[in-house]
Amino acid sequence: MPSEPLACDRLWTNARLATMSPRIDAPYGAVEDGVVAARDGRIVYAGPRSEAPVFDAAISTDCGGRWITPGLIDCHTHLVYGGDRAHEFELRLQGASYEDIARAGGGILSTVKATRAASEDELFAGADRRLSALIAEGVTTVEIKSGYGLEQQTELKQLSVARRIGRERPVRVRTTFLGAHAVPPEFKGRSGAYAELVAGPMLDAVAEQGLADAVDVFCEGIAFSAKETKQVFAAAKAKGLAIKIHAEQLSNLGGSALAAGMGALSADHLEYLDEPGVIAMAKAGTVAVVLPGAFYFLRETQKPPIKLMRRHGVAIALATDANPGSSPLTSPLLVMNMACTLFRLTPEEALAGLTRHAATALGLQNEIGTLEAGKACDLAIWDIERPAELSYRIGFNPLHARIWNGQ
Ligand code: DI6
Ligand code: FE
Repeated sequence: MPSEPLACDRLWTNARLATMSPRIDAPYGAVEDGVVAARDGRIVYAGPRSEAPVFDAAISTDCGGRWITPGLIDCHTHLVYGGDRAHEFELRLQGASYEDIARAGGGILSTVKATRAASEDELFAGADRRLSALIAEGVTTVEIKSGYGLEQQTELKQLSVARRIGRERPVRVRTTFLGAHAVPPEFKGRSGAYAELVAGPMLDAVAEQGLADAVDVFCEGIAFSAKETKQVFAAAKAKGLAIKIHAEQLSNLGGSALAAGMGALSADHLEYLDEPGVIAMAKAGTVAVVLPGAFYFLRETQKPPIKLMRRHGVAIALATDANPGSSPLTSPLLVMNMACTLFRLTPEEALAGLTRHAATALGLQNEIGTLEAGKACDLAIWDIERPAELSYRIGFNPLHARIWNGQ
């Protein structure tokens, strides 16, 4: 006796799937003649048509052979900020370095000034424009950091704007408190005293208001020492918050190994990471988030140790690092291209970096990042012949449709 058709809300047929599932033993976890079914915003089936149950769908879409990938995940952004830094771009073209500008009170601190002065609505409007660019290229989840307030009120303001984006726009938002992004002018030369404030009253207020999912620190010569980083992380963990780190971007302070040892979800940037750091990350399951936009824009020449990461089995994620100073970039597709051309990732690694591994970098590996039953139905449908095209083209957007939470 044939079984009853299964009711679902939406069905996508005649599609090729890049499931990115490690359980499917083909490049991209690919399924040639695939079907995706969703109910209540969740995937109930993603796989070959030949093995699919019979579905009774409210809405059925013939994909015409297009490719479906998981919705893209931008796991490291600073999307909410005031002003811009186009003038510093001009200064750098006249010879000033990123660090010169930072030490002269520009850089991050100039964005801090503009962010403190901006209203919540102004911050929302600016971030919303940048978000729209991400969404247009298939992003369904975005992480947003604070870090341009460097005092309690503005840090809370940035995080509430980030939360508001998650309420008002069709995108999943994870927020990260980056109070330890730079030493504010009020604490010039007293980074330790400021780190104490971040680890104490500022973190208390952020946690109390439930405004952050994770806590991040910029561990660097121009920012915070390993000791200060450890102090902030210890306080974050005591509050049950996940930790992430900006590390080994301009020099090697051992931040990644420190963060991995404390159970960090990810360590990000990593151009100056050494083998002991890679091994510590592998041991802890800490994801390496590489940010080719910042590498490119700062004209860095030292590359992150991709071969060592592969050799030791560290998962590699990619992100835009969208920010006004080091990566004014809001194109995940360009990030994939840059990761391949600059860091020699394969197109398959690049797509995994913006899907499966980006999910793990946010602690959301059971929720998103692959096309698998039980996960949220976040899809990107592309007008392409093969998934490598997503990394191959420059400045061309083949997105056909984007589905968030089954909608
Ligand atoms: N590293 C970066 O690349 C960004 N933050 C960080 O810690 C740069 C932020 C900026 O320059 O505004
Ligand atoms: Fe960053």
